[in-house]
Amino acid sequence: MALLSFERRYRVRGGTLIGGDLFDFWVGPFYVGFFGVTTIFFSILGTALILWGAAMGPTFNPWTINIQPPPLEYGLKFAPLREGGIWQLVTICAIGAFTSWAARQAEISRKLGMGYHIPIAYSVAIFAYVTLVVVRPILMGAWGHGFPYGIFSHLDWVSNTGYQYLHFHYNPAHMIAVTFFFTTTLALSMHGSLILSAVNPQKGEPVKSAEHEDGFFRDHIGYSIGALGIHRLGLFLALSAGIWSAICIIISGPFWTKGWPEWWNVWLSLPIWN
Ligand code: UQ1
Repeated sequence: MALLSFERRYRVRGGTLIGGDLFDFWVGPFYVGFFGVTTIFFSILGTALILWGAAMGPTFNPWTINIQPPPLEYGLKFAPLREGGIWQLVTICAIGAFTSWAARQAEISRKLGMGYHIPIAYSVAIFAYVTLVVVRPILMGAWGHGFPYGIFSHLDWVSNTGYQYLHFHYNPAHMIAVTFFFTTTLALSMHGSLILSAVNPQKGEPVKSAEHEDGFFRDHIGYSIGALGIHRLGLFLALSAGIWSAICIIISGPFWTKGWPEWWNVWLSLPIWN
């Protein structure tokens, strides 16, 4: 079925979470909805605030524009616009835009009679961002612990935060998160290559199907997780990467202030050595 004729069949009223029929319409290929409007609102306002902040700063070089959070002295108060207040407003706009986008995904899922897997997956990415700029700064008592909005500046923040704990690679949650990120790329590359190999047979051969895909992995490693299973595995791996990233940064500061290499000395104090 052609995409547009399929869409026409499913372009039905209802499924909205808020606003009833008010924004229940499409503009070209795009569903609008209440949350489409709020996404546009927060995105435009947030981008304008970044440009305004950039105009106050020393450069319009896209690599070095830097919107900084307030100095630590402001604690959890609102700061003047030029001293981190813009960062605070941009953060509100970002969270407004991201959560609006998730809610729009949920409304479209409802219209199509689908599960909520997509907004749930996207919410884990939002959760990882919110832990960095809201939850951890609140636990540490100052918005100044959030990361700055800039390409180079946020890289510097990551590097400085890492060195503050001597060696972030010794953070056990960091180890688990990195392992999930790499395993996600392994699973997606295995899946992508398996599907492409099945639909690109040798000249003159018919396109191959699920039996061949299962057959490859059964012959190769004695096990196939299956067509549905690989997608469940992929979702689990990717969400775990985001969740362990959030745990990794939340424990650094609020729950552990020494160098991460030292954390492993817990090994020496196990009662089995007595
Ligand atoms: C797999 O077993 C499978 O089932 C047929 C797929 O579905 C199309 C896959 O994409 C992959 C990658 C596998 C192999 C994965 C494991 C964990 C054995």
